[in-house]
Amino acid sequence: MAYVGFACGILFVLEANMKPLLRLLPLFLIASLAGCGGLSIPGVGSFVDIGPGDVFVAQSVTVEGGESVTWVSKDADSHSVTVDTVSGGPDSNTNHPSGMVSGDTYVWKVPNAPSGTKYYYHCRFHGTAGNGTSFGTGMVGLITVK
Ligand SMILES: [Cu+2]
Repeated sequence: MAYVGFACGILFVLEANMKPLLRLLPLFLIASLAGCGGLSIPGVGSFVDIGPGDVFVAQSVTVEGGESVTWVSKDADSHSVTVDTVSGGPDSNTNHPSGMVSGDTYVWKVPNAPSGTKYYYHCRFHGTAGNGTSFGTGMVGLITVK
């Protein structure tokens, strides 16, 4: 008896004779991928796609303080991850001063800030900064501390 499932691009197979620990793995993956937009695995952090197009996917991600967020560019155009107003927020310009292109990644460790702290950010090529409590315009995103 086998159970086959498909969740958010990951194919998994459950068999009755699997070792108990292996049987838990797909359930863990499903739980981790719940929502699919903001993939989050404890100790690994979250991932945000840049593109395709002028968009951050997922636009809003909630992350534990101390974990990391990794932006992965999937678009040929140059993009950036630029915090709007809060100091200590994400800023890809330090690693990619002329912008991130397809295949580039930027990792930002989320500070151990109070729960609910929001880091609004934008792409400096395709968006504008908000006032710190709301989105700017165009290509924008948000990281919230859980
Ligand atoms: Cu952009």
